[in-house]
Amino acid sequence: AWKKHSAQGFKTKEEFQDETVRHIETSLARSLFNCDELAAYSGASLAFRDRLIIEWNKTQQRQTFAGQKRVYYFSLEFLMGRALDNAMLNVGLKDVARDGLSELGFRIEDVISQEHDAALGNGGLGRLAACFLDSMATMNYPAWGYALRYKYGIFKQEIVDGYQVEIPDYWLDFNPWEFPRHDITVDIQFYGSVNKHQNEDGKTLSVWEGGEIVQAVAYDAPIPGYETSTTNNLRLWSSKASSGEFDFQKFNAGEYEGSVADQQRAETISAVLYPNDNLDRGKELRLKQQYFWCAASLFDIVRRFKKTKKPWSAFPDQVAIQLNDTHPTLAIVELQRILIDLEGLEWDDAWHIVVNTFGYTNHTVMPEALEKWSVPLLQHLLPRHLLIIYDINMKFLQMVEKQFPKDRDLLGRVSIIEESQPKMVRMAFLATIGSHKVNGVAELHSDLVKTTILKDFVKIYGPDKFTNVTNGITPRRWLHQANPRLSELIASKVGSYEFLKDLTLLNKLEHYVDDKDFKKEWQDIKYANKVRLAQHIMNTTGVKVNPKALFDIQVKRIHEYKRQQLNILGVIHRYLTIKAMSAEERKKLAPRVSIFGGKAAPGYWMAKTIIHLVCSVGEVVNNDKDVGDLLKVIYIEDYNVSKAEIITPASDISEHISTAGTEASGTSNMKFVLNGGLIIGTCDGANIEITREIGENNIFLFGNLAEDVEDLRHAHTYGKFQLDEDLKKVFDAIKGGLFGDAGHFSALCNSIVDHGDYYLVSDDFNSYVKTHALVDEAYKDQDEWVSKCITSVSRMGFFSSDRCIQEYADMIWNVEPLPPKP
Ligand code: 26W
Repeated sequence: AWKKHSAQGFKTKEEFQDETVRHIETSLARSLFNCDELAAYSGASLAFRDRLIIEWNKTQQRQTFAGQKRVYYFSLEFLMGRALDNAMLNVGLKDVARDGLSELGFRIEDVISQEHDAALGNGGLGRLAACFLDSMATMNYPAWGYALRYKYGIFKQEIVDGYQVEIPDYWLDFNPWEFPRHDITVDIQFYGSVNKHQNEDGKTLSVWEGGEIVQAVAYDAPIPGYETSTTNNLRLWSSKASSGEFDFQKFNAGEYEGSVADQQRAETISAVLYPNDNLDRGKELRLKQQYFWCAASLFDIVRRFKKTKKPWSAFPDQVAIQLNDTHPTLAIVELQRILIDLEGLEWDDAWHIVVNTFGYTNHTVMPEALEKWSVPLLQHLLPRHLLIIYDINMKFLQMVEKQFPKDRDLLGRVSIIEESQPKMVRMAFLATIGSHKVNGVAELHSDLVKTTILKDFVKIYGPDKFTNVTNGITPRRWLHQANPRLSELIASKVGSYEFLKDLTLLNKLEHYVDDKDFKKEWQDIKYANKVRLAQHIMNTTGVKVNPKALFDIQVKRIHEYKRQQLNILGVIHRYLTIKAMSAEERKKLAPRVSIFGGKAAPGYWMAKTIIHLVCSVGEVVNNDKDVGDLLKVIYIEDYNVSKAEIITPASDISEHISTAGTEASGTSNMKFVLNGGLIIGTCDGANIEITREIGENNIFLFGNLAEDVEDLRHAHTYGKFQLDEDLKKVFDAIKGGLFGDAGHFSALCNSIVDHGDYYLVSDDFNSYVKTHALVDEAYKDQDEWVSKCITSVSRMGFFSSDRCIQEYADMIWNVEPLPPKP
C-alpha cells in the first residue's frame, strides 16, 4: 500500500534553510555559488509554497467532508500583488525566514522585492476581491475565487517625456504560486445554432449544436488565512485549443500553419486583461472571456455538487455565488441552461434554484460603465443563451404586468432588452432579476442604486432585496505588512496583535492620544515611512524631496470623475500664490510635496492629458529656484499594489475628491487613514462613513453634495455660471504657455470652461483651495495633528474587510465558517 507522505513543512530557521537550498539546487537546478536574489526569492517561495500546499490539501479535504455550503466569488479581476511576504506573515514564519535568509547572505526586503506583482486587475474592484479572499480564509469560510488566468496583467506604465507609455505585463515566466491542473479541464462551446429535438417522452428540447470548442484548463493558487491553517483556493482558467478541436484534417492535409493559427486563436481568450476601468467598450473578445470563465467555473461547481448525490433543490444550500459587478452575469443564464437543457428540470424549479444561488454586487452608477451587450453579438456567439435571456425577460415582464397592469412605460423601462438600434441586453437588470440580493458598496452608493438605476426594481421587488455592504480592506496587508513598525507600536499598546483579527480593538489606542512618548514614536514611524518614499522618488525620478514637508498624495486610476485635474489646478494655484509672495511671506509657508500616481486607460485621452499636465507642472515647479522646498510635484510611475505598500504609510494627507455621487466607495481612503494619514475629500462614497466613524474634526471635507449635482450641471448647461477668479488665473497661466505648449491642454481646459464642466471642477475649486489652507494651518500644530491621526486610527475598526465578509456571510450567503480542528 502507498504510505501517506507526512511532510509537515519547516518550523525552524535551519529547516527553512534546508528547504530553500534544496529547492535552489534541485527544483531550480542552480548552484549555490551563483545564487542571486532572484534565486533566493524562488527557493524561499517554493519552501513556503510546500507548506501552503500541505494545508491547502487538508483544508479542501475538511471542507469536502463537512459537506457545508461554500462561497464562490466570481470576479474578472483579482489584484493580488505579491504573495511571498503575505504568505510569510500569514503562516507566522517571517522572522524565521528573515534569520535564515540573512545567514545565507540576503536581506529579506531585497528577496521579497524580486517578486513580480500578480496584477490581474485594474483598481478598486480587483483589489477588493483580493482583500475578500484574505478575509474569507482568515475567518475560515469555505470559499473559492474564480477568475481568468490572463497571460498579461494590467500594463506597466512608463512616463516618457511626461507622457504615459504602456508596456505589456508578461508575468508568468516564473510563478511559483500557481499549480497547473492539466487534469481539470472543461470544454467551452461558442457560436453554432439552436435546434429543436424531441426526447423519448415526446418533450421538445432546445439543443445547442455546432460552433467551436475551446478548452479551459485550471490553475490553482493557494490563499492562506492569517494565523489559521485554513488555506482556500483561487482557481484561474486558461484557454487553449480543445484536443478534439485541433484540426487534424487540416494538419494531415499539410496545413500545419492553419492548425497552429487555430491554436493561437483559442489562446487569445485568456491572453489579456482589459485595461478599462469604468468604461464599457462592448468588444466581442471581452464577452468571450466572460462566458468562457463563467461556463468553466459553473461546470466545476456543478461537477462538485453532483458528487454529493443531493437533489437539485439542495443546490442553493451548498452553493452561494457572488457576482463582482455585472461581468459574470452570464453565469445566471448558464446555470439556468444547465438545469433545463442538460439536467431536464422544469423552468420554474430551475429558476428558483438560480435566484437563490446568486448575489450581485454593484460597483458603479455611472452610465458609461454599465455593461450592455448587443443582441446580434449574443445571437452570434451564444445563441442558446440569448433565447434563455428572452424567456427570463418575458416571464419577468409578465410578473410586472400583473403587479402594475397597463403601465407600458414601466415595462419598457425595466425590460432587460433596450429597444435601441441595435437592441441591447442590460446586464445590471439581468443580474438584479437573477439574484436574491443586490448590494452597493457604501451607504450613499447603495442609496443611489436604489433611487437611480434600479429605482423601478425596488418598486417591483420591495426594498428588502436591496442592501448595503460598505467596503473594507484587510489589515493584514494594509497595516501589518505595509507598515510593520506601526503595527508593532499598536500591538505594544493594545496588548497583542489580536487587533489584526478584530480591528475594533484599535479603540484601545484612544487612551494614548495624549501620551507624549507614544506620540513621539508615532511621529518617528511616519517620518521613517516618508524617508523611504522620498528615497523611492529619488531613485525613480531623480527629484529630491524633503521628508519634513507635508506629503499630499493622490494615487488611484486616472479618471475625470476622480478629479486629479482639480488637484493639479489647485497645485498651480499654490505655485502662482508662492510666486506672488515676498521672501518674508514665503517663510511662513508649510513646505509641500504633491504626489500623484495612477494609470490611464490606453484610449482615454483626457486622462492621459491630465498625466501630461501633472508632469509638465512638475518640470516647471521642481526647477524653480524661487520655490525650492516649498512645493514639489511628483508623478510616481506604474502605481500598483506593491508601490501602494510603500506609498500608503507615507502620507500626511491624501486626496479622495471625486464629484459627489460618482465614487461608489473608494478603498484607498480607508488604507491611508489606517496608516495614520488624514484625508481631504468630498462627501462621497465611503468618505461619509469614515467621517461618521472618526469624527468630523479629523477629516477635511469640502465641496458640493451629491443631491445638488443635478442642479449645478443644469446651471452650467444654461450658462448660469461665473468662473471663479482664482481658477481663471490658473487657466490663464496654462494658456499663456507657462507649462509648455498650451495646445496640449486646450481640450482639458475647455471641458471645464466651455463644455459644461460635467465633473463640477469649477464649482468646487474655491472650497477646495480654502480647505487646503486649513490643512496648511492644521499641519503647523504637529501635536494636535498627531492626536487627530491617532484618534482616527483608533476608530477605523469598522473598515476591516473581515466586517464586510461577516455581513455578506450573514445577510447574503448564509454560510458558516469551518475552523480547523485544534
Ligand atoms: C465594463 C467596464 C468596467 C470595468 C471595471 C466597468 C466597471 C469596472 C469597475 C466596477 C470599476 C471599479 O473598480 N469600481 C470601483 O470599485 C471599488 C470597489 O467596490 C470602489 O471602491 C470604487 O469606488 C469603484 O470605482
